[in-house]
Amino acid sequence: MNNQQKNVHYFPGHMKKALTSLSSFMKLIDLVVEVADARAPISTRNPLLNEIAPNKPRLLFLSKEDKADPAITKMWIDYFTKASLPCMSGNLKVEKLTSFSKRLEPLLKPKREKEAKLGMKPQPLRLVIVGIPNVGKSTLINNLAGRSLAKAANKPGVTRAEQWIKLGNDLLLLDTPGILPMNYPDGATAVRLALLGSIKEEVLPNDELALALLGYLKENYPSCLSSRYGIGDLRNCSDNEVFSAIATKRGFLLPGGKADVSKAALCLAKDFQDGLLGRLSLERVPDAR
Ligand SMILES: Nc1nc2c(ncn2[C@@H]2O[C@H](COP(=O)(O)OP(=O)(O)O)[C@@H](O)[C@H]2O)c(=O)[nH]1
Ligand SMILES: [Mg+2]
Repeated sequence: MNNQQKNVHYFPGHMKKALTSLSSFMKLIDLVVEVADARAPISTRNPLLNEIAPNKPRLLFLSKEDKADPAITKMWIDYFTKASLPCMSGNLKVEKLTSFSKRLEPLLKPKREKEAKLGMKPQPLRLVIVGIPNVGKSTLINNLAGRSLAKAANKPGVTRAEQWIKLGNDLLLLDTPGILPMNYPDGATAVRLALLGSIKEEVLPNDELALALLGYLKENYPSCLSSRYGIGDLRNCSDNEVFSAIATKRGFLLPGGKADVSKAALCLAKDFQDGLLGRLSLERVPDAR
């Protein structure tokens, strides 16, 4: 089955479901916090959100900055900010994200001005967190709330009114994230999503994934395998040489003593997923030209 067939099979039902469930509560929302992975901020977004929440103020949150190339993340933030999409990045695993409410201050201003004009009392800004699977929505909710609650909120079959989490005096956060379906219009995007854990592995053969990753690393991070595998400049090695070197280093040998290159390929993809190859981004800012 090729990717195109997969998409045709995969999308319509999920699209429709996402559209109806998200659209229904958008009227309650003042600002949408869209979460994407800092390592591939285009591939981990879904343009469908523009249809679900047209004209809603938005903040793009790039998660997992601790795993991404810091220089590239900075370029992405500039890129989106220049395109009039407020953007910030964060590492949700370490400590409470104190920069978040500060970043929202300017976004609160239009609401305050409108209320003043109408002679209304200031109301808190109502936020929802949305994004494709595995980008860190639940972790962000728990981080901001300062406690673990997204798990309970995700329980299926429990009907209840939506719960708002008070974040200071100015912000109310919906405790349930909005889940967007993944969007993978092409093979390269599917590879990135699989490497970032949004697409389940069985969708793509592992050796294909490892080869695509290696090709990208050769071009963009040629020395990233030197500390873990002692492989100097990737550009001087064939794919097979790289996998053989990994197999030898890790002791992946076939009966008879030959290097088990398939096992090495699997190991490379896994090491990337576990962040063991360093801080690497999978997507670069498009050329300004
Ligand atoms: N290293 C790192 N891992 C993160 C970060 N945010 C989330 N994660 C991890 O990413 C995985 C998916 O997060 P989760 O919040 O469940 O994603 P959701 O499916 O969008 O709700 C979990 O294993 C989290 O621990 C981050 O900033 N840094
Ligand atoms: Mg979740």
